Amino acid sequence: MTQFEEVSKQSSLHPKPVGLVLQYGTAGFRTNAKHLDHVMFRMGLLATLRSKKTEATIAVMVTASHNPEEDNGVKLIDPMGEMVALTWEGYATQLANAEQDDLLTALKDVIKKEAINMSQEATVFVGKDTRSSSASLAQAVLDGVSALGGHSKDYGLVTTPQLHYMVRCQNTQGKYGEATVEGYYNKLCQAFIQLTKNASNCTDDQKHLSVDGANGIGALKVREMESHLKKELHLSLFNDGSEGKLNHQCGADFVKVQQKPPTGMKMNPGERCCSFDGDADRIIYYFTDSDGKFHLLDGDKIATLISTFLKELLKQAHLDLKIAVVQTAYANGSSTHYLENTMKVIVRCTKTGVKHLHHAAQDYDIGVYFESNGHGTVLFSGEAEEKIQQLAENASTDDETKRAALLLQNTINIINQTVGDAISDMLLIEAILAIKGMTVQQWDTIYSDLPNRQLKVKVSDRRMIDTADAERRAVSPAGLQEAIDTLVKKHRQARSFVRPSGTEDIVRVYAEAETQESADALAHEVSLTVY
Ligand code: NG1
Ligand code: ZN
Repeated sequence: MTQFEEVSKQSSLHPKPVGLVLQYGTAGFRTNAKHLDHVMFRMGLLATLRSKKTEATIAVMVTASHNPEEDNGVKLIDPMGEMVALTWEGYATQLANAEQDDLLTALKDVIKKEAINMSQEATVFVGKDTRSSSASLAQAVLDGVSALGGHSKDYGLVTTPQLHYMVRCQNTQGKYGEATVEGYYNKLCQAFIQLTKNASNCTDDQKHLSVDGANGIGALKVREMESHLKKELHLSLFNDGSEGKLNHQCGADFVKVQQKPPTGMKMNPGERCCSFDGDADRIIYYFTDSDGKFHLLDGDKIATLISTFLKELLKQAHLDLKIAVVQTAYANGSSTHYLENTMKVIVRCTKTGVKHLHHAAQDYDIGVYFESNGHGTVLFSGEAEEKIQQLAENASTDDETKRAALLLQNTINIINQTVGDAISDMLLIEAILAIKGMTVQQWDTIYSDLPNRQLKVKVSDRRMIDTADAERRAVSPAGLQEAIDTLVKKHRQARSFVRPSGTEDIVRVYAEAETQESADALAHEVSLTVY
């Protein structure tokens, strides 16, 4: 049987519902799990082609991140662990939407356009989250890979960033680390122990953190990792999946959007807490104070903490490296103001979705990127890594410079540079707080967030809205932006924008203003303009 006959035969076991149209969105395909079997099979095919084209290992992750348990999704991971290239997102959409009889034509079209050598070997890594639908959907991906004669490795239950990490390790012949979950824990935890070993300002009390695992994969993985931390960090795990439902009233997205603690978590005043999302690529910190007031430390505050730490180390190491922070339109205005005017770092704003932030961060020696929702990481250029390494290894470096260089080196090792990673970010934040002897309250007071509100609006066709200027302005439908501008003028220190979500069938409205009442009112008023 020829390759294509095999694809045809296998694909009939993963039939596409006639007329169903899906789009490769902000983070891959995402919808109710019952519509995804054919998409998974076809992404197995596409990943195999991508592997042949790049002559490298590619990965496919089955997850719908922060979406409800009933949903699922899939995304492709490129050779260095980054999101798949944009043109291939287009192929993904074409392949997913081809009716059953047109699948081979769509497949051959990609092969032709990309001039793929079909005799080239292909390897695809596959991972999945804890959703009840994930096992059979991951099997559909594996079926797709084997139908095109590709090799696959099934990593089973892993966080999204763990799978990104595996791909990078594999394609750099182990230079980035060992392509196993155990290798991942070893690298990150060793770096954590190295970073904190001389943190004399850190008391035992401060070595404690409460973690909300969103009843998802992150909870499982924190448990697996714990012994590698050698008691240098004590983690109390809540929402570990034993009782609650995935992302339901818990997790990073819930805490960020609702601006309140997750259910199922025991919180004592002043205690440091964090929440992961459903596939553990986002992290949010928070605490309640002695008056019971809730304080949220989101991705913007995390970016500020990390970039301050890095900037101080660069100064101590006398290293002249260009550092920038990349944000999106959702970044709180106070954070942007603080970064630009007090810290005096370069700030860039990109469209929503880590692929955009990641790309922009690559323009600098050190690029710190975070979405406000806690999705982010730090990228170091090859040259920056080399300079740091030379300094750390040079025998004639003075003590203070050497200390800073070693801290920078271990910071590089603790970070998952492929994509935002809740576990890696958590370890880095905990290390920074320990080294600086900083409490979560002190971290919180670096700047005060402008009150803000996010709303979701259900519309008949969200694609009616088109945006420009990193999504800060609506260019269609006509008159929408003018209406928003008029509303914004009625409030002090106000800003608002709308954009269609790339992961849910809704339009998102964001507003910030001088007071919470004002931000709430503005968000509500703007939401009425998009109906
Ligand atoms: P959409 O649904 O396109 O807004 C959401 C998040 C993104 C990103 C993706 C992927 C917000 C406002 N949007 O995208 O930042 O994380 O999900 O998970 O939080
Ligand atoms: Zn996620």
